[in-house]
Amino acid sequence: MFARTLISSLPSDTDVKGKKLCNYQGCWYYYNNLQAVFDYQKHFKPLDSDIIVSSYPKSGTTWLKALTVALLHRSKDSLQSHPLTSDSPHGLLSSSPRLFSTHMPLHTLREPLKDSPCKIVYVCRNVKDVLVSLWHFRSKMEKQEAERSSLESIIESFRNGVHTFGPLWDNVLSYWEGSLKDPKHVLFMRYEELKEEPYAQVMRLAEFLGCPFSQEEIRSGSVEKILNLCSLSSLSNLEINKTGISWNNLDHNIYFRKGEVDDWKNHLNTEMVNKIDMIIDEKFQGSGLKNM
Ligand code: PAP
Repeated sequence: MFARTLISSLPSDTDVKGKKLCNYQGCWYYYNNLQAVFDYQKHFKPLDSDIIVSSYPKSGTTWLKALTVALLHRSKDSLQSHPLTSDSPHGLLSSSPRLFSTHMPLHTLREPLKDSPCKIVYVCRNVKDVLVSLWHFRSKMEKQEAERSSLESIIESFRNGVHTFGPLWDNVLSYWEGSLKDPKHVLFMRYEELKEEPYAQVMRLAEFLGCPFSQEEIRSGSVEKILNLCSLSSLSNLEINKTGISWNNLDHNIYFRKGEVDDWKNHLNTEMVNKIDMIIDEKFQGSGLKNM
């Protein structure tokens, strides 16, 4: 009841399809997500060992979840018994240590975590690649061809900031600034850096999570094994990801497409690029974040 009263008092708007979004603590949510945010803020009791993986959608969530699971379960050497073979990375979210995942911005996530030493890892990706990835994802979800008009709508929602878990720039900047202020508890990763130097980035992630690789593990190729297991081709070829269906009725394989840097160059025209870049320049200016 309290939640319903609160929701009705919040600023609201609609997405391109006319679905209602509400703004809570500066971020836009669909009704069911908002309910979950309230529940989280009211009831979540963190454990010191909790790990929270966070992202704006289509920024590398699946990859980061898989890498985190693989790092935490790296003693399970045999692929037959590895947790990644039994569920999509999205389903593997609570064991010991507890692993959670979210798209909400840091200030909203942080409320129940006061003084908790739990670790938050955020992955960020080039905005234009995020928008193109989202376009393909939505089209697949709606079982439609990826049409130009829907790409244009996605770009428009990005520009006006009214989209689920947006504005995108606020989402990214909340974690970027949080990682600068509190690097022990907030790690800011970039999809492009994971692609360019996966070995170094996975070492960095392991270090941050408090499970660095031993010399023996390094010598025996443990880092490479994790990278191979979590590569797009390996994950997307696992039976569970080829044929599985998630709790929200999505085919697991919808989360795997090309996984390339700068794929936007194949889809966006100059006018689209200029429109997006204008907002990026304005919103990220002075933040220290480059190549957004
Ligand atoms: P989500 O936020 O809905 O979970 P998310 O995993 O962040 O989605 O994004 C999906 C993107 O990550 C896809 O990018 P693309 O559309 O540009 O291809 C997907 O291909 C890519 N992706 C998924 N798994 C991996 C992986 N193991 N390595 C690299 N990229 C991956």
